[in-house]
Amino acid sequence: MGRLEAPAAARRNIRSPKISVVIPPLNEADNLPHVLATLPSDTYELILVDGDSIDGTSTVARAHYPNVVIVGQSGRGKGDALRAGFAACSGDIIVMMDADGSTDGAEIQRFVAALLDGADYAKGSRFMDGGGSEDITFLRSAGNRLFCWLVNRLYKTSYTDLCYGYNAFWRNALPAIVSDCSGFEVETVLNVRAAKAGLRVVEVPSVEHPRIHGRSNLRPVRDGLRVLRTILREREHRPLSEPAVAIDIVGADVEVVGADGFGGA
Ligand SMILES: Nc1nc2c(ncn2[C@@H]2O[C@H](COP(=O)(O)OP(=O)(O)OP(=O)(O)O)[C@@H](O)[C@H]2O)c(=O)[nH]1
Ligand SMILES: [Mg+2]
Repeated sequence: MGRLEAPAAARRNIRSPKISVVIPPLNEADNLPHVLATLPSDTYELILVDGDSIDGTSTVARAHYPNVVIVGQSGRGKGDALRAGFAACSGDIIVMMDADGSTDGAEIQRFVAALLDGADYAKGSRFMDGGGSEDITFLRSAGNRLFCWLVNRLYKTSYTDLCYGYNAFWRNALPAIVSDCSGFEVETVLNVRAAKAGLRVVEVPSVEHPRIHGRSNLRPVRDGLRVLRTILREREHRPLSEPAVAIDIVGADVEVVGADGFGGA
């Protein structure tokens, strides 16, 4: 019932989708050469949303990726940056990843494979078989687990990870999930809205590497509270369609949960 009107069949006819990669860097000039070198050679477009960096981030990006499209952001924060980046995409598939070296462009093919296999939204997970994190602290891991549990309870999902910046989706799913938030709660908004809109969400194992240079922009307590408020507030946000959740886990036991409580495809 009520799945987002997603022309999944039409999408499956796309054998070679155009892949847009969106990267939001804030003062990541030292990390970008490494990150950009990991992007697949068949990337259709790279959208970089420079958050008023003062370390030459855009110059470094142009030097290492001459075709890069650099866009600005009107506000502040990662959520604000991603919204601007998504709006600038013209490919069939949008991949979002970080600029600090944590996310490896070589994994993009896993996300694309899941989308070509029928998913609307391929969600990176560090906490399923094949995934991992060399970066997450005890506090952040505990918070992520707690918030993930809460989302699964409230939105009848089976997510194994919540606050992770590596995800991909068909561009025509964007209206259902696009967030209006500004900060690090952005992944929570995307993940919750994907479930509420009845998108077919598939988790994809991903390994998070340590940030290479520089310091994190995330403040665990401040941003944890923002994530919590987001989870609760999203209950009031009206989805584009009724929820009919289908969660598959790639590389693990398949689990499908319908919004009515019955299993189904
Ligand atoms: N454009 C833009 N990018 C941002 C902003 N805030 C964070 N980012 C980027 O968002 C990505 C994730 O931010 P990080 O600071 O690495 O946060 P994190 O991954 O939770 O923290 P670490 O694990 O310590 O790296 C990085 O690419 C940042 O540069 C912002 O305000 N604007
Ligand atoms: Mg990081």
